Amino acid sequence: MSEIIKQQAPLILAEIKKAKNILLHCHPKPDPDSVGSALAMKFALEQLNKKVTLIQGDSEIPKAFVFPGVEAIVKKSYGEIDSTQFDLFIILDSGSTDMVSFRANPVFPENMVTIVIDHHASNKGYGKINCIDSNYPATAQLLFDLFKEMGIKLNHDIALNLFMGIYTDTGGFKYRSATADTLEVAAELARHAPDFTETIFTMENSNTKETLLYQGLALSSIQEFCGGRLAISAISYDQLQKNNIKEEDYSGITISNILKSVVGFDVAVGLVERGPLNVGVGLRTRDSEKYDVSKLAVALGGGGHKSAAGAKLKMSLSEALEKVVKTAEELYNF
Ligand SMILES: [Mn+2]
Repeated sequence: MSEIIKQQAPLILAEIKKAKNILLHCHPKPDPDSVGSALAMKFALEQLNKKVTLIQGDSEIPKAFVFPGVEAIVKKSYGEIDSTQFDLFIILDSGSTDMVSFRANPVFPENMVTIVIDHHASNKGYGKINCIDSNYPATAQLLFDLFKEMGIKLNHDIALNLFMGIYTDTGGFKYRSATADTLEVAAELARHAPDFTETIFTMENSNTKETLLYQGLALSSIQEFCGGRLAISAISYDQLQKNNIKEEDYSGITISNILKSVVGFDVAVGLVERGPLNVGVGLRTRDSEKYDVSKLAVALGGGGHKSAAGAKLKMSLSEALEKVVKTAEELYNF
């Protein structure tokens, strides 16, 4: 049990007990740690007889996330609700206020207490109460410990939501962040939710034909630079349109992650021209000590982690490709 949680749990519980109307949200482009943590928290608060509203935030929840309670998520962003109606906002898995909403700088009314619960190392703590511990591989695993401290009883729906958050944020228990503790927590959750494999199956096998087409097009466009150590795939807006590939077909696919699997592709870059002068850049590396891709991302105006980062470039696809190659060459001395 983390010291931070031991300290913060009583303070968090006190605020929850005081609150009459509690708000929860999912972060933009939500992943299962965001959605699963928010749903688990909603069930936990309802166990304490609290009135809770969970909004989807800026993005729609992917259809493949068939988690318990997902149908009750309100399809509104933070800017579309009257935040003055809520006296407590529990903000989960969101490293900065950008993750509350990208659309406008979110304003928190004075009567609304904010509690930030997160595992991102970059989180500076922008809530009244901050429960941030980057030793946890997932917000969902942090919540498992927090719920224990708060006396919340695990049930099937809480357990399955927490399980999906932990499973995904650890890459299916494959990332270095996964530990023996993670597996123990997962085992206890799985005992409450023995149907976890069905939810994983649906999440990982809900592709459209266009999803595969996108991967095919992207993977057949690979170009190598810097003696083969820098690999870049690029897909144009024109190709997306001609093949009827929509954002929801490719939003869950990270091409740079697939490129990274090739021995020798030390720095892997996926470029997608989402629209005119709007190029998404995905960055991955096999060796984050030698090639910290967060530095490349920052140089391109984005951000992220050492081994996984990204940026957005407001230029044409060919200009973006040139810029990435030039910036990487300067940065890494290939
Ligand atoms: Mn997370």
